[in-house]
Amino acid sequence: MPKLYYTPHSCGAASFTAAFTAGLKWESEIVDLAAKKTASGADFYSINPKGNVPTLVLDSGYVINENVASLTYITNQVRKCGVENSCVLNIFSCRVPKNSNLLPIRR
Ligand SMILES: N[C@@H](CCC(=O)N[C@@H](CS)C(=O)NCC(=O)O)C(=O)O
Repeated sequence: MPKLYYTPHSCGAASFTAAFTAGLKWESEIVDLAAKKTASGADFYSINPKGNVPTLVLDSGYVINENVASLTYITNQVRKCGVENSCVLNIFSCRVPKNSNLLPIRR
């Protein structure tokens, strides 16, 4: 199962939110970016030598550590799940509650 390393208050949260919203079954773990430690105490540099989030570790061991790449990967997974007209933006835009302060994306 792919594992996403992220923090709730950084750009890494975008991949977490997209994967969660899309219903993907992934493991995830929060990272302390200052200490470069994962919540379970692992040396984050040993997982991602760049030490940044999002970091997505695939089952193959391949490490994706750029937002655009991880969001693209998520999009491709959603396509495989058969969600109609899927892309990450559509995932968000179609799930925004009617009374939310968030503005849906115009199409
Ligand atoms: N080029 C990367 C940059 C990602 C990035 O800067 N992540 C920040 C959080 S928003 C981070 O992990 N900073 C800690 C660090 O780089 O040491 C991307 O676009 O994904």
